[in-house]
Amino acid sequence: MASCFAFLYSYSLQTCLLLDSSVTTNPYFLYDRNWLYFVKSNDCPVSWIRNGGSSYCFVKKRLQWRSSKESCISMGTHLLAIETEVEKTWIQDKASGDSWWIGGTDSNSEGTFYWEHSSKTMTYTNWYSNQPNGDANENCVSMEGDGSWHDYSCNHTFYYICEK
Ligand SMILES: [Ca+2]
Ligand SMILES: [Ca+2]
Repeated sequence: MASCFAFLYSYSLQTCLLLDSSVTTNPYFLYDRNWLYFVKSNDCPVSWIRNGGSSYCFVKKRLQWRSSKESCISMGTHLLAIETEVEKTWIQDKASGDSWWIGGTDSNSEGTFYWEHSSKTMTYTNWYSNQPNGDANENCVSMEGDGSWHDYSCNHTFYYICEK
């Protein structure tokens, strides 16, 4: 059983799904006539939204920052890096009032925030007033519903946004 693999083909989507016997994360279930399949998802659970040369996946599942980062990596992507005002404005509009993890952190050097996937120090920022304020207790960056950024404990759980 452990080495069983199968594919499911969807005529309507014209796409293949790899079926995997080891279901560990985010399983969802498909019923196709006589078969119940466990499908291990390694792609955006909703749909990618394209904008300005990037694609974005808004994942409405609350995870800690590190798990969010690893989830994005498992999709071959990275936690969102917001690098321009234009990108911020577009994301803010799509974020619809919720709070989300983005890929900023200062865990390597307290007080110097950088984008995790590229290790580049942030140039554009959109901190809420008095943020960042958490010193060594808050090393991960969230985007609030109004688009502003806060440093938070990385162990807090938020929705998250992947970018590719
Ligand atoms: Ca910090
Ligand atoms: Ca803070």
